[in-house]
Amino acid sequence: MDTTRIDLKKRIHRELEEARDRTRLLLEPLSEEQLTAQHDPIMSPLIWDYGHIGNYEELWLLNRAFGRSLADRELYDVYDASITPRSERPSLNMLGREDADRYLDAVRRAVVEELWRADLSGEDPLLKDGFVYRMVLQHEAQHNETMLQTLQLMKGEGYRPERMAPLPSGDPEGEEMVLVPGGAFVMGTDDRVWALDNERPAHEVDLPPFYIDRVPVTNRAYLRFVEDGGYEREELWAPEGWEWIREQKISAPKHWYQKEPHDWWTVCFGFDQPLRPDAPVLHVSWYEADAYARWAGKRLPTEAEWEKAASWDPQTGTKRLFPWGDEPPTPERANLDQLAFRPAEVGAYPAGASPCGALGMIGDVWEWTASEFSGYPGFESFPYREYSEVFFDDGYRVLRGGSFATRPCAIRNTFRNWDFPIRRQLFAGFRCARDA
Ligand code: AVJ
Ligand code: FE
Repeated sequence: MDTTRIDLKKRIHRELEEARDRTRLLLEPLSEEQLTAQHDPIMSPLIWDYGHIGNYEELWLLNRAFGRSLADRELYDVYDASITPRSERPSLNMLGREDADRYLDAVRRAVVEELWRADLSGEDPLLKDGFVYRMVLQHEAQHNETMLQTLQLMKGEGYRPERMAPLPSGDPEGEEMVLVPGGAFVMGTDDRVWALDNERPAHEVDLPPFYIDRVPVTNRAYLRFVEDGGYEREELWAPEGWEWIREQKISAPKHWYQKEPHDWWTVCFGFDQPLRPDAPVLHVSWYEADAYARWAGKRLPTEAEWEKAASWDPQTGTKRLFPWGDEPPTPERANLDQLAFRPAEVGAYPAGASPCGALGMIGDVWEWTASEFSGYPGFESFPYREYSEVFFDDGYRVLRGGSFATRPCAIRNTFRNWDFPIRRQLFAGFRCARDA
């Protein structure tokens, strides 16, 4: 076996162990009750996410890759996301905390055994260059973010993390727009190591010139929209959005409330905090982002515009993996990796600027785009339709860029997330665009 493959296997082993350490760190402070309760009908009980992480690892890194199984059919069904919708998961016969600990450990032992024997240099596209290991790694990271969404919805005494990371302060100057010159760029990727199926294939897209906000829309800016009667003006809203905010009596982002008129507070993982004017707005739906953009005389960027602004270097005619280049994220470049537990103020990461000068495109808050989630021309689902394809052309909107709650291995310029336009549990904000 050639030595680079041994290094790759050691690296994969380290990455898998580190992912598990994080999952357990997040769950550590929680009581039995907090683990098993359903905190919101659109979320699973946290203990389901935990068992599902282990079962997904078994499914892909033992069963599909090597034909091995530890669990029985019944357990596979309990943790199959496509069998039971989130709202019904509390009734499932899930493993309790200690049984789940043991199950995840047993799966991991067998996975590592197989890893040392695996052929990562052959033609099997699942194993080639470690693709399926990175898919499973990103799956655990994605569920970590889902778990944080659940923790943000948890009622009661609030979530006290085991560890927290500090944030740099922002530079609220520079809320103007930056120009992205017209012309063709390469959207998506042909990468088969880290990229997931919906990011492929790479294809050329020609765009007219446009302007995009240098930084995400701040709480200060969004508050002007709220206090200008933005939620009472039908003409600003998409018709279904207007109907929905009337029905649900929505008049501000989720987790916002007023102590006195004009004295706005937010609830952050169960703790009350004054609204931070220079931080990006968080917990808005696509409909709210769309209405704000109309109020501001702008619009949401399309997915292609977002990706071009984040990745395309017109000087060299090349595409960057991250806004700042191809080097991995660091705490100087972006607010990722969960432990800050909140977005930084805008402008806090000058070292993370994209070629056009946009800031904060990776990290802090997911950014809604105008686009519906669909397959790129020539899309082929791999390795399973239920990751992306079953969600195409069904009214989901695309979000880009990841949030403070996203782990670095699960974000890059080409990464695509999606949700319904009414959803507000995501760590999502937005920035606006307009035609040049
Ligand atoms: C890509 C975040 C929309 O959570 O529904 C997790 C990721 N897929 N398990 C989701 C996912 C299977 C997915 N998102
Ligand atoms: Fe999953």
